[in-house]
Amino acid sequence: AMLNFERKYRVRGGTLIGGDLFDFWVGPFFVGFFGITTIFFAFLGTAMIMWGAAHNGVFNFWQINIAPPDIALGLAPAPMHEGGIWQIVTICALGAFGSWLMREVEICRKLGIGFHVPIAYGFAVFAYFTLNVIRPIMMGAWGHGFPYGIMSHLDWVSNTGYQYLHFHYNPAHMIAVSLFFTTTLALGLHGALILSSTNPSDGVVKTPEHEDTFFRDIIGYSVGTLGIHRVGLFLALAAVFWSAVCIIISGPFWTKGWPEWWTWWLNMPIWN
Ligand code: UQ2
Repeated sequence: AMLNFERKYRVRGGTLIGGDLFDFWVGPFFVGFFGITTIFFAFLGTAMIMWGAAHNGVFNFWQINIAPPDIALGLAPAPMHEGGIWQIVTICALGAFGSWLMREVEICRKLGIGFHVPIAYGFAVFAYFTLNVIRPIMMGAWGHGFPYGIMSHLDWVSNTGYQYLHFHYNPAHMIAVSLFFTTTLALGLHGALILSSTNPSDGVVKTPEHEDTFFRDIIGYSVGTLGIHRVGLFLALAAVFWSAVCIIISGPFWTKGWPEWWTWWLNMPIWN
């Protein structure tokens, strides 16, 4: 099934690397040089995880755990079954994420649209990079990265939180959580408003004027049909950005419990 305009846009060009060599589609999917490298890194990384799981004798999907090297090994390359697989999987992950990002850029160039999608995706990649590359390097050991496993990465998050006594006292964590909740509020408002006007009970589709009028009636302000998407994108990207901030300051810049950080407030001279 090809949309009418696709015949016009599915033409060569816009690639950043490889020229015309990989400039083709497989079914609905654009391939490109970065499509090939995405598949290469994703396949190799997944195979390494399966090899590591088999070596550990774990064949239950939920219990797979590919752990980073011991903290004592610092930033050195680790023996294969003592964190080496984790290091290779991390390289594969970054190779796959980076390739996927560049494939998005090539598709944007072909379509002549803005780069909003790859930039937004870049924030997610940046968050992963912060957790498993920047922070471990700043703390001097790959052992500070999170393990690859369904349950084990959740345990890591829990343990890392308790290491700082009560992570909800981390001010950047507070901002990030608030932004995540506000993102769901904005998307909830938006989705509800769109459905209410495009699928109303009387079956007669309403105009954007009705959408503006609803919010002007109820809160005296409408951010607009383009505006709500700008607000939503900003909130989502800010949530991811402050998540990266909240973990990068935990360890490299603050090693005590987060509740203690608030002594700056209790120690303010105005209380005397
Ligand atoms: C709006 C509008 C939309 C919307 C929504 C609003 C017609 C279809 C949801 C209302 C949103 C506002 C007032 C901003 C909310 C901000 C935060 C931080 C939650 O006005 O224009 O277009 O979908």
